[in-house]
Amino acid sequence: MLVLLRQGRISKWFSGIGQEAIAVGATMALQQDEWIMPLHRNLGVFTSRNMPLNKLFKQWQGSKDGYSKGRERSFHFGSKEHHICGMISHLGPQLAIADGVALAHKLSNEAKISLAFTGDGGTSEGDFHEALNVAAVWDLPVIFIIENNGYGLSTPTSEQYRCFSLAERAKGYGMEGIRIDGNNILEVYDTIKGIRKYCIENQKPYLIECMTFRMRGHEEASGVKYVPKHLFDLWEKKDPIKNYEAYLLAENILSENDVAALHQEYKEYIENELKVGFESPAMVANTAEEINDLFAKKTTDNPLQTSVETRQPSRFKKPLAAQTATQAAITTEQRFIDGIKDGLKLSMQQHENLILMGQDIAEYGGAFKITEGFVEEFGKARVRNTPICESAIVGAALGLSMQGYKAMMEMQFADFATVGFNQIINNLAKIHYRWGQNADVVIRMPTGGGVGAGPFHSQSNEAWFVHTPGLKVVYPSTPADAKGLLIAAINDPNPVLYFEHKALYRSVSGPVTDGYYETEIGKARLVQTGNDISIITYGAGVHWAMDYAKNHPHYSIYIVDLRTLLPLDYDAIKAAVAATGKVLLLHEDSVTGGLGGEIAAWIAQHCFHLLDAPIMRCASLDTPIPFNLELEKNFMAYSRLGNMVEQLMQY
Ligand SMILES: Cc1ncc(C[n+]2csc(CCOP(=O)(O)OP(=O)(O)O)c2C)c(N)n1
Repeated sequence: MLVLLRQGRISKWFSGIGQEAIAVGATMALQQDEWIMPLHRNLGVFTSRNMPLNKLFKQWQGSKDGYSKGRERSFHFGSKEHHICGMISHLGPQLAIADGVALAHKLSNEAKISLAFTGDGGTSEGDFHEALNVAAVWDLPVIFIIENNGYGLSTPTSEQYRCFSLAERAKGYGMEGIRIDGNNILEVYDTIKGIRKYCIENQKPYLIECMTFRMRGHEEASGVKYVPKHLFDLWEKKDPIKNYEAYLLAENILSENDVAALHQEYKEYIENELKVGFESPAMVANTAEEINDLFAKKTTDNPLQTSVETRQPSRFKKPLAAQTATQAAITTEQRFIDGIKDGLKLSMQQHENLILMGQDIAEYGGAFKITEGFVEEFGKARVRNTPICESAIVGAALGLSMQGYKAMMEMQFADFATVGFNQIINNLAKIHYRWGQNADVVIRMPTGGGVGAGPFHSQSNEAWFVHTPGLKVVYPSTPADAKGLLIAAINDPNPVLYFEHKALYRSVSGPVTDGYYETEIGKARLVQTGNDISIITYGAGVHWAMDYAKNHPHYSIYIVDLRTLLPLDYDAIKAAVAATGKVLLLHEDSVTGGLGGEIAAWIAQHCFHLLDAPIMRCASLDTPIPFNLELEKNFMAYSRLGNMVEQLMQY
């Protein structure tokens, strides 16, 4: 690897030289189908799972026939076949994914564990705390391994933490912990094998701190000037490979000749694999393929997912279309909140592998009472109260999906997505594109203002997510769509953010079709036709536009409810422009960087010939959303709606 790096034949590599015993020992102690969440120094995980070296070399060159079609660098890739979960650069988020996998094992009564790695530096991240806390509170069979190699890049452990040993932290989480010699492969292997058994039998997590040393720079270019030389001398004597070789010789398990033969055998093997590894054709970018691989297809070929679904009793396997046909005729008047509740409940009945997670969602029924009564019907295993650990719960949702489960997480308020942001943006959104693992996760986002709840319980943050390829974003405005879009989101094998406006929960009612049906993701709804101007909007904006139109019958207003914000329904947008030639984009989100700007740009580029007036935006002020009701009213887009319509009418 060092030679290849110097030749510029691999772009980046983080050496595990000196630490090999940990990755290899840990992998050997597990069963082949137990998920491992490795990090950047864990080449030994990949080789111990017998991944073909030539394909690994292709991966490191960014070749199309590597493990990520050239989309990922160094060790940031996974393989479903090998039960290896590809890391993201951010280190800590891997830990909570292991929680989710362990939860899946627990729910399925499988005698299996998951295992996640972290460095000593990574233990300072909030994700470390959240993952360990959730694993402890939920009694999950998961092993957390710290490779304590003395440094996080150039930062020594004395500047990283104050406790004597990181293993001591286990006590604070209410789990067992142990510190071992990470340079002795037999100690690593035996310890982990024993702990694996403990985790399965006792259904508990375990923290293992492996003491080791990084014999090279963080990566080659950064050097090792900051490391005192005597440490290299000391740890050179503890080299795990040399010492194991010496041990095998001393025990007469291998002879000098055997060692020489093994070296030769591996040298030839590596060189042959290298040759194949360099035979990849030059990369030719194919835009269609790039876009196509962003999302998993609905009829997923994920064998794990299929195997879990086949466990469902036949009463849950009733085909969707048949249900819709037989029940389409019956409609009931429901509030917005009832539509959500109904959609969720029917989805729980439809998918036995759907797990709900969120703060206070069990007996208490959730902050807005959407899951009231769910524990009684579906049990606490599937309706799970969570600690206040948003990041870990999003990560756990991903882990569940790796084992073929579906997960719905309720953010108590959309505002709190900020503390789960990294997992959503970097893990959920990118994982399918990066290495083909889908994230079958829905995050419900109670959003919006108008209720005097101040800057941290009222934000409109949908634009943050609309900007992230790999996510789908839906935002219903009617009870019927609230139900149908939630069902569709849960059926979709990809990550969907489901925005539900709190002010609509109990203020909006409408007819809702009984039974199980989907509202198609990506399709806007024509609310009403009109000839004077077109308002393109979503969420609460739909009701503002409808109210305005009702109160101003002398204006003929065409209204479109986008319903899905990512992907946008451009046909519906174009039809709205064509209908009147005058477009007002209306949303509760602040104006700068809001969705209106994106749609305006698209219209300008694609529908210029249809326009009779400048595209107008009516949105909220570019300030945080204030608490005082008068201030909030002034902040909100609707306070300027009349004015904007008048201006547009005058063109
Ligand atoms: C959230 C985040 N912050 C900073 C970095 C940059 N970074 C990459 S590896 C690293 C050091 C990690 O140290 P440690 O966890 O001890 O693992 P080691 O590299 O020693 O194996 C840093 C700071 C990062 N990748 N992610």
